[in-house]
Amino acid sequence: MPTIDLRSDTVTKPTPAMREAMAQAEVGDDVYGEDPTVNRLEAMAAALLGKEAALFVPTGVMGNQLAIRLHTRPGDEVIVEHSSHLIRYEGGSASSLSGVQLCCVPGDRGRLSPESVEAAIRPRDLHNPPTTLVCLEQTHNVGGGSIYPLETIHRITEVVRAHGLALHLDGARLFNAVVKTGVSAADFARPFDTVSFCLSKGLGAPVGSMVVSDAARVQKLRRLRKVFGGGMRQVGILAAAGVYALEHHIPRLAEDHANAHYLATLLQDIPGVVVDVKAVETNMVMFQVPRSSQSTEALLAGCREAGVLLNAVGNRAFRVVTHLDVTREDMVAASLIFRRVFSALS
Ligand code: TLP
Repeated sequence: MPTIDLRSDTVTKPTPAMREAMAQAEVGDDVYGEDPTVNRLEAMAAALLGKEAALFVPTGVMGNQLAIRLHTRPGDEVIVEHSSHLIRYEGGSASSLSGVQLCCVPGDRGRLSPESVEAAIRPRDLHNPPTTLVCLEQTHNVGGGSIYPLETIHRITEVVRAHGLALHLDGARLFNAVVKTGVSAADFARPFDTVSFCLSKGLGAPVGSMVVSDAARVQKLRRLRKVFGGGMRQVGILAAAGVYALEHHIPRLAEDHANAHYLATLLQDIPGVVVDVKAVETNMVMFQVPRSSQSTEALLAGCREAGVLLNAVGNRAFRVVTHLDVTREDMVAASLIFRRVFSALS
């Protein structure tokens, strides 16, 4: 029986049609701005998000880190939610690459309130690090794929503007929020100075993220990308996968959301599993097995041996992520394995 891989939506393989588009891609040296497929992808991304320009970067981490470097100087402070990807999963890069300090503010399943952002802004005083940037995450990964409502974003933006700060969105899964809410990517992106989003998650490309902004900032980001070692050459082969993903894979994210919700309802019926079905907004399900006598590692190993891969996000706390390489039938098969492993070991 093939393994059902629910560790992340990063694990997808390019579809045959995407591979064909990659094989046929026209290429050129992108450091000279001469790769027609990259140029097309950047124009598409900018148009979709209603911004002037976009930059193709290898990873979501690089997109975020270029934005942080752009908006800050060493010694500045950046306000982030305390379980954000920037804090938990970027290897401390904001401090090592940009010399900034991160101010971690607790949120509600990853979402900050305007009041908490305002309270975290340092008064201008020679003792204090200058607060210069606020970063939000859409959808929120550790928040379980939770969506920032547009209204909350607007209220945070008012605070940010009143204090003359910059605003960046780690929109790794922005299109999951777009498909779920019906709010356009441009409406979500409008308040932000810079937005990064990933092609390599639910959109199914093997590699790549975009950073979008106004033309002047993208020019600076392009130089910084070279500084960070991200200037790529005949990279149209990869950009073609991104073009294909933007043209064909956005609406189908709704299937991933339906599968995640369905899996959560199946998990809910397993004795010993604690899951909040109402909290499943997009393509992630967070759940716990708190009473198990087995360690987190033993539970993961039990699932792996039975044919399901998933990730832990804490002590006996797990995340499963749906994506274009898993089906509704896989949800049923995974839930049967979860029932066997979690019930047997509890
Ligand atoms: N997230 C990955 C892991 O790094 C945890 C995952 O499996 O979910 N922002 C957010 C919100 C992300 O979830 C990720 C990747 C990134 C940025 C970084 O993207 P990459 O992996 O392309 O650098």
